[in-house]
Amino acid sequence: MPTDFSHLHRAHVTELQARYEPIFERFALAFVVVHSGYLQKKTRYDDQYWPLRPNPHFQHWLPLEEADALLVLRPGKTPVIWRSTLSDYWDAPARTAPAIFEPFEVHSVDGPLPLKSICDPRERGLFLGENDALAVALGLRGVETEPDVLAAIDALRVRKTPYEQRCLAEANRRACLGHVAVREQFLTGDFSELELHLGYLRASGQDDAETPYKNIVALGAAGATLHYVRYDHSRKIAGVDSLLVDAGACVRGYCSDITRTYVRGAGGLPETFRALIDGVDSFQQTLVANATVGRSYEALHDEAHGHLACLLVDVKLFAGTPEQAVDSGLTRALLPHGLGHSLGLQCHDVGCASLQPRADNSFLRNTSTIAPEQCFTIEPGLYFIERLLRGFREENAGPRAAAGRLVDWHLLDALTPFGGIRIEDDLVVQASGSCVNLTRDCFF
Ligand SMILES: [Mn+2]
Repeated sequence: MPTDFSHLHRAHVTELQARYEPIFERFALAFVVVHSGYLQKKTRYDDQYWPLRPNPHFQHWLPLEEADALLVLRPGKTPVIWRSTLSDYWDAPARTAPAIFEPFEVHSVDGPLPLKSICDPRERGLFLGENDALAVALGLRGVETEPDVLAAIDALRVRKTPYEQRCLAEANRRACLGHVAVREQFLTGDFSELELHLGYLRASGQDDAETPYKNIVALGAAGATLHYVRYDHSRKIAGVDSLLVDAGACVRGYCSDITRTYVRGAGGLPETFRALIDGVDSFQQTLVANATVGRSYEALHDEAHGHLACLLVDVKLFAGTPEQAVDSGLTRALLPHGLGHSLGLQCHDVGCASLQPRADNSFLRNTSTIAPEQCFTIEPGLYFIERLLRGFREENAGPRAAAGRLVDWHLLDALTPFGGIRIEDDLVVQASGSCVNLTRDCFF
């Protein structure tokens, strides 16, 4: 598919200018200076730096991965970029396509930036970035000192423009190349977690530091560790085995975030685990279909627990009613994370979690009402985590004990070495209100 980003990018910048105008007016701001990011030391005891993580508020305007550039936004004016082109012989400059600068007035300076000419601190302006020393040098306060301004700027990132939707779709396409390659490796080879991780990077064309988050590549029981990134170098895929892969890709700063779970081998247990994978996959697609404009995302999260409860009854892990599995908290012990989150320049993007979730949904990162141009994930799961199940197994009285007596612990213990299941797709709601599944569109 051709990637005509520059036309879309120009329209995107025009749209952002229009979205910033009411903020300038509401908060009586003359300007905002957005910092591109800076290199941060790994520790104070050596001279190693982390790879640059650009400021997402800067990347919202242009995909420039360069430290210490400044973007000056003013009402009614073309946005201005200040870059220092002073290079040294230690580092190479960022690779950039010239087209990304077209919508801006660019000042390239062969030396340190002339901070005194960039803004006048007697006007009311704010600094949007992490380098506090630079804010002081510019004579500006950080936007964090005015939380209402920051919340208003965060809110501009909820509705994705056609340019952003294009980047998110491309990030899905790239990630799917990796996922398909890892699925093939898992089903046919005898690789370690590290080899699967490297296979994903190779097929999706990324270095480890370029991925939106550290890949989760978990064989067997490790799938129950929700953020497992401690790849085993020696343990190889065994005859009967399971794999959970949660991995994405970045395009112009925009992330994809995709999870798949697979099982290998024949016989009773792998067949039961396969039925669970198929069950989660099936109700995940039902949830995707039910993610409609006007629906509360938290209601969709609650719906996921109802589906999971029915699956537990279907596979005979639970002999009570689905309602009992939900009301006793059993489904929340088996699915202890939120159904998903807003997605964009951050894997857990800003702007959709301004309301607190209910206490029993404490980990839910999206509490918005589904609306056109939002992008979010749908990622139900099922995990065998002993410390969360212990109460159901060991208590003598109360709703957990009552539900625990209806759990087939023999079957649950036998399935525990398979770890867990998560199926995650990225969705974008189009301006028309119809929902597009960016992930399934390019999985093959
Ligand atoms: Mn996710």
